[in-house]
Amino acid sequence: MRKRKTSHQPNFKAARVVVLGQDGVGKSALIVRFLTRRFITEYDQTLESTWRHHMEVDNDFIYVDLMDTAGENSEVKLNNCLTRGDIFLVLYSITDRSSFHEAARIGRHIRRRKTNGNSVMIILIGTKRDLEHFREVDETEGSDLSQELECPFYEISVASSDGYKEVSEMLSGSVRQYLRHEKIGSNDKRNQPSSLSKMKEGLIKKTGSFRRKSVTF
Ligand SMILES: Nc1nc2c(ncn2[C@@H]2O[C@H](COP(=O)(O)OP(=O)(O)O)[C@@H](O)[C@H]2O)c(=O)[nH]1
Ligand SMILES: [Mg+2]
Repeated sequence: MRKRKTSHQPNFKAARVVVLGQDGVGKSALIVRFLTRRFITEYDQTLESTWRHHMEVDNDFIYVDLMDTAGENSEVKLNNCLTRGDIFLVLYSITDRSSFHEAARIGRHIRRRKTNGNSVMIILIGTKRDLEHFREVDETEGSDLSQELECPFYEISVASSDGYKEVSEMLSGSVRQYLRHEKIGSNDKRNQPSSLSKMKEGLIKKTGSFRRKSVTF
């Protein structure tokens, strides 16, 4: 039997990013900023969805599946997310101390459940840095927590004029770092087109031109 030529096939890889954190910290805002470059102020709070995005990292063509979450972060839900992610963005708002406690709980849960044998990457993100007047969580507290969780830490503002740059650099840097430590085979079933990349009605309404812009992912 003749062998199928594979030499001209692109080197497909995938990274699954799960975005977690208390409601209102800016998970959907961050994802929409990354996908559309736009900052949109209102979303359906209950929206949970996965979005597929393509990017090139170190000459590799990467599928990035971004999973937005919403609602209570019960242990059952977190364990379910753990089976679906490689990179976990754990968000809190610098203006809301309770969201920081929630991020700590989520981060510790991920660390406990995912061991070295099962590689996982956590990124701790303090959001809404533009709202300095309302700050409730010091930068050093975020930094201390990131040391405990042994993960990178960023404070960002999705709303600021540099929001897109901040979010995309943080995400592409994280994906690059993850891929350097992981060999994800092109036969991995995760590389199959996602049935979840379909947009939900609420987000289409809020983003207007989002559907047209979304043709690449
Ligand atoms: N000022 C400011 N507001 C933000 C930022 N990120 C998100 N928000 C706002 O915070 C609110 C909650 O954001 P959302 O993405 O719905 O939070 P989610 O529940 O975590 O998905 C919305 O009104 C956003 O516009 C930010 O970086 N700065
Ligand atoms: Mg949301």
